[in-house]
Amino acid sequence: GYKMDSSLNLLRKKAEKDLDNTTYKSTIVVVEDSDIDANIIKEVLSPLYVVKHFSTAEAMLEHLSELTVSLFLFDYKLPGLDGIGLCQHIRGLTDYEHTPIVMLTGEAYANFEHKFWDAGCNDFIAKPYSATTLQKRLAKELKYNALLEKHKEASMIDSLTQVFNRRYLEVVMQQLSARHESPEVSVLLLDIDYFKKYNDRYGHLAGDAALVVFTDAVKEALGRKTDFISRWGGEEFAVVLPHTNYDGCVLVANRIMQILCEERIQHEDSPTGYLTVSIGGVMVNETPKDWKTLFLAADKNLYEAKEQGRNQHVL
Ligand code: GH3
Ligand code: MG
Ligand code: MG
Ligand code: MG
Ligand code: MG
Repeated sequence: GYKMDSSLNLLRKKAEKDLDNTTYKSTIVVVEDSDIDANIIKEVLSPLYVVKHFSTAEAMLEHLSELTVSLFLFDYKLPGLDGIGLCQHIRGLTDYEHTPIVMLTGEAYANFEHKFWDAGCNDFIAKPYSATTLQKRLAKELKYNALLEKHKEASMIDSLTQVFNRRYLEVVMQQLSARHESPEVSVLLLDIDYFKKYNDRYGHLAGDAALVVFTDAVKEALGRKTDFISRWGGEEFAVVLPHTNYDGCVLVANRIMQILCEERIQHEDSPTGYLTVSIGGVMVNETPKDWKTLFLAADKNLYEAKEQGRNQHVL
């Protein structure tokens, strides 16, 4: 019979994640050398956020790898590296490119403020400030950043199957061909067999659900962290296997067909009675500069697999 387990599972996981987000408290990392000022900040922010306080930039940087930071709040005058230097340093770290940084200072000269902005901070608060303004400014930064993160994720993910979309695939392929760090790479193009007939018989919604079950099966077949699947378009998917030689490529293609076969997704208008896939693949010793040639070659093999009767791979 028809299996809905994995698509339901997927929806449940997503719901759990959404629930997590509502109860999740953001972490504010404060670097402030004055204990009096630090205590005021803690009093104002602790009811709303998890506050981690450090007295020097150096102490904070030493612990940065252990922290999950939602926002940085830096005093300007600090012993050692000052707030501006710290801000510049954080902006240079890829993990914190977009993390909001708010600067605090008691020395806001009109012709000096530009240095704070130029260092890459998101906002700037001069002392003395009110508790409300501190809370609201941070809340605003956190809100915009959460929105940015959400859109960033949405721009990479296919909304139906929750696998990477083609835009993301293009970014990764460009990186792979620019870095030359992957000595071997395999790509597979997957095209579901007789999928138009599937829609015609079972309806478009069932077709959508089948695509979710299908992508879950493919994900199960991928063994390595660096392997990934993306939606190429419609009922076609691209699988990229970095650091994978020909034998590995054959292994994964077989496993995809095997797991899909075990799913037993009923398709009465297919010769086998079940949903099957055709796969065209190529392996190269180095990702070419023009990575699209890889997919052209894979597409040729896919065409062969279809011509030879479907439900098979040509690699
Ligand atoms: P072949 O074995 O030659 O690949 O036959 P096919 O019917 O799978 O290929 P064809 O390219 O003729 O049709 C692809 C079908 O996939 C047509 C389209 O309606 C369906 N499809 C593409 N994207 C989606 C989707 O997001 N949801 C659903 N339900 N169907 C989709
Ligand atoms: Mg200070
Ligand atoms: Mg197709
Ligand atoms: Mg087709
Ligand atoms: Mg097809």
